Amino acid sequence: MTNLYEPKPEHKFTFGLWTVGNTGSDPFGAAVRNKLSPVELVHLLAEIGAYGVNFHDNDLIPFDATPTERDQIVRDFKRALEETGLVVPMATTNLFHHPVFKDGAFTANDPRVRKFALQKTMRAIDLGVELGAKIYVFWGGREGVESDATKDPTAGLRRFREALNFLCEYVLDQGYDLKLALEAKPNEPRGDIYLPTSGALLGFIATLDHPEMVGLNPEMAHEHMAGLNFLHAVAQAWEAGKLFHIDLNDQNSVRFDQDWRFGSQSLKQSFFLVKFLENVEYSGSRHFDAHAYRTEDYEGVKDFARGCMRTYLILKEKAEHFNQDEEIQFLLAKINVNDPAMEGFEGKFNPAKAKALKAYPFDVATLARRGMQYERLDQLTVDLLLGVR
Ligand code: GLT
Ligand code: MN
Ligand code: MN
Repeated sequence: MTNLYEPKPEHKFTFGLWTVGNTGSDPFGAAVRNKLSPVELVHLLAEIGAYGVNFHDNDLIPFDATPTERDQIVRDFKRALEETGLVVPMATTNLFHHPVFKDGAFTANDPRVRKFALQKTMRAIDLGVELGAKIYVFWGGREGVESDATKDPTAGLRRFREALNFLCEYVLDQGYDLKLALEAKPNEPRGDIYLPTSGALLGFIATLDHPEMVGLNPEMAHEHMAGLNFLHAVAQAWEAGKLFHIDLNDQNSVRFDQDWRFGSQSLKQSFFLVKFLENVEYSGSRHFDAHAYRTEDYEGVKDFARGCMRTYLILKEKAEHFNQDEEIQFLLAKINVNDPAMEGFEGKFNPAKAKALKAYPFDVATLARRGMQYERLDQLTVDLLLGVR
């Protein structure tokens, strides 16, 4: 491996404790790797060159830990962070694993479950902030239904809104420097999850009391599960000033949530995504929400994590090539050619402009015949990605 693809802190590569700590259990089989402690995982991440580590409350503190146990775990974890220089940019709440959340957390039909979810989240926010988190993720894995006989979908939305409004006020009241990032997923573990795509979440955020505090954490595999174009979701979030965080991984088409190594499957989509993030100078974490194949031991887990970062950096280099490639840039300039006659019609409406545009004699036949050379441009991109350019 050349040095060029060596991860550095400025790349802001982060992993969750649950990602490199994934033991490989799935609905059909038991764990294949022994469980490592949070401290061991921090050292593993430091060894492979990650910048940061993120966690759910219960990745760090077991659900039934006593306050004394909690304090000891936090002390040990802080020491591991100091020893390694790793930071905690993001934290989140586990609102999906415990049986109490079988019908959802903030959207559960039982008000006691909804309030317990709020209590758990406030405590988890305190923990995240104590360890340095500036972004707090909400992935509502259980916020949904198997049957619409069971829940009024507008009640689901109202309850989720009420919870987020409450938590924004909590953050403000505590004086925390923390932003909230919502993560969409269309299904799994629920039959249908509310607000299933990043686009749906963007519409929802506008209805909150503090929309300025709430943005998105789009995940590549989740958008692909819905058969959507992840780059377009990310671009819309970015354009709206809402790309607070990002979950990078990969997926074999519209299957279950595979959470594979970044770039392992959809190289071309991953390339356009990295090119976008680098071109717009996205400055947040590049978080890999993925895990190693079930076939791997911990050496394989390190191969997995190194691979995520290496592929990102290779694609970043390819993006620079794309931006500098004369033939590609020439084609792009030609495609986007402007006609001075159109300039007067650009921008906002005014009655005179509308009148002139209605009367303008377009040469529709010539426009329709124009070849766009997209085949050539795409093949140049493929050549570049395959390393023959
Ligand atoms: C869970 C899920 C992820 C979320 C994590 C944050 S937990 O692993 O599959 O997509 O980002 O809650
Ligand atoms: Mn996922
Ligand atoms: Mn995720």
